[in-house]
Amino acid sequence: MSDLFKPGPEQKFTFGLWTVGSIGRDSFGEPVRQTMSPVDLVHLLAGVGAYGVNFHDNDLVPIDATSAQRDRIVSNFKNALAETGMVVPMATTNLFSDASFKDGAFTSNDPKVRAYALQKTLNAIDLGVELGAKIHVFWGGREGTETDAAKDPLEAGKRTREAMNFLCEYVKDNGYDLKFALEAKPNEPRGDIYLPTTGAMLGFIATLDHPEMVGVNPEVAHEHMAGLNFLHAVAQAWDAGKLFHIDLNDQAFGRYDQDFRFGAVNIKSAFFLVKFLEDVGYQGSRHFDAHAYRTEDYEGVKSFARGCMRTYLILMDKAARWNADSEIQALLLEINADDGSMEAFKGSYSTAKAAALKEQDFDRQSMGSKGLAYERLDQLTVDLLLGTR
Ligand code: GCO
Ligand code: MN
Ligand code: MN
Repeated sequence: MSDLFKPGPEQKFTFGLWTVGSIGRDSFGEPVRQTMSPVDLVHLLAGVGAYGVNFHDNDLVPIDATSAQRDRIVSNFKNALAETGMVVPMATTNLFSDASFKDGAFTSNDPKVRAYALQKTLNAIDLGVELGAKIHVFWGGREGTETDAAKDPLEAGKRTREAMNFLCEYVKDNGYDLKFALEAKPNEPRGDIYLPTTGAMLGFIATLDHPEMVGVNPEVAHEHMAGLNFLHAVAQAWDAGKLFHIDLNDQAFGRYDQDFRFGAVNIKSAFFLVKFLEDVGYQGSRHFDAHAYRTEDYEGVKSFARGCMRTYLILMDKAARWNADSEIQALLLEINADDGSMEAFKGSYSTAKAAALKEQDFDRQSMGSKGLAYERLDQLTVDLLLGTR
């Protein structure tokens, strides 16, 4: 593989322990790969050139570990990080695997489950912070319903808000340098999950006591499952100053949560996403929340991880070419041409401006009949992506 597409620390490419560590169990089949220890996974990731590793509390420390076991595991993990130079930018809490969370964690109807979920998150926050994490992700996999007879959606929203407010105060109380990133998903494993899209999360964040501490962690696959345009969700989050983290992977529309290698399905949407992140100067982790096909052994897992980063880097190069392409740029100038004749109507409102606008004649015929050349522009993009340009 050519050096041009060699990952470096500046891209902040990260993977979850649960991603390269996936043993390929699914609802229909048993594991196809041996479990690898967190320490070995750190070495695997360092070997393929990743920058960092993220984890759920129980990816690292089993849920029933004693505190002595916890301390030993954490110390071994720290040694592996030190040996490899890998960092932990993000941590998260597993609030979905244990049977106690079968009806949700923060939204469970059982106050004991809600309290346990809070306790588990406090410990996961401590663990993440101890290992250097600056972001804590919340993915409410079980926060939903199969039947709306079971849970009141207003109550569920209030419970989630109360939990997030409590956790923000905990972070402040402890003086942690930590922000939260909320990750939406429309369904799976629940029939329906609350706050199903990034847009819904953004609306919810504005209702919190400390909205400045909370942003989003949009995931390609999750917006695609909802049939939405991922780039548009990311752009809205960026515009709101809320793009704290991102989960990169791929997914065919209308399918189950596939979590495929980045760029494995929708090259064109992946391209516009990479171009956006690079154009705006996104500085957060580029986290791959995906896993290797179930057909793979650990060599295949390495190919998967290298492939995620390589595709990102290739698309970065394509984005730079797109921005430097004189024909594409000339078309863009044409598309966005402005003869200055509408200057008087731009900007903020005034009574005089509104009155003048009402008097203005518009040539609807010429506006409506002008061809926009988007076909040519799109084909130039396709040519560039396919390497014929
Ligand atoms: C999924 C989710 C998770 C979360 C992870 C971190 O669909 O399984 O994307 O992988 O990202 O739990 O919070
Ligand atoms: Mn996912
Ligand atoms: Mn995710």
